[in-house]
Amino acid sequence: MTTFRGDDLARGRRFAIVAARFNELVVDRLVRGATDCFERHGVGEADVDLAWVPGAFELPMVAARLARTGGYDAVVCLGAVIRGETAHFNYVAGEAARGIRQASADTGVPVIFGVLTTASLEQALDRAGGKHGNKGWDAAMAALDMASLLESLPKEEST
Ligand code: INI
Repeated sequence: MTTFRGDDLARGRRFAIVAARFNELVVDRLVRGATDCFERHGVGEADVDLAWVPGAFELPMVAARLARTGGYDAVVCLGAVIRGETAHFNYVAGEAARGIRQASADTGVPVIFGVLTTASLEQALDRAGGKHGNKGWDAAMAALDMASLLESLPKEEST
């Protein structure tokens, strides 16, 4: 049996982070978590690019655009969608998730879903360096893992 499993060796890899400014207090902390994770795993500061978009709804478009450049091993999307009094939350969170999955499928580059979807600001802060860890760090770990896993898989047949 051949088992394929990614590791977190990162030297020489390049990553992009796309971060949503909406709920910036939270997202700033997610960005710090992600950049800390890359740095601690040996990714050079110059090998991480960061793009800010207005809100989580805009994450997929910019993530796909960056992925298509071929210059990144993975793209990490970070945002915080916090439930308000209307159904807006569902559309923003749903489209962000769907679009991020699509960006990955369309480009073949791992596009990581690091978007918090919470009922309150408190719940979001708990997951952005608070008592439930930092989902930005976790998203960067997923990026390292997927970059390494994809490198280890058998090559695709060219059509
Ligand atoms: N964007 C977020 O990232 N989080 C939210 O909680 C949010 N809410 O609740 O409205 C939000 N809305 C903005 C949206 O992402 C777009 O930027 C906007 O609709 C323009 O397209």
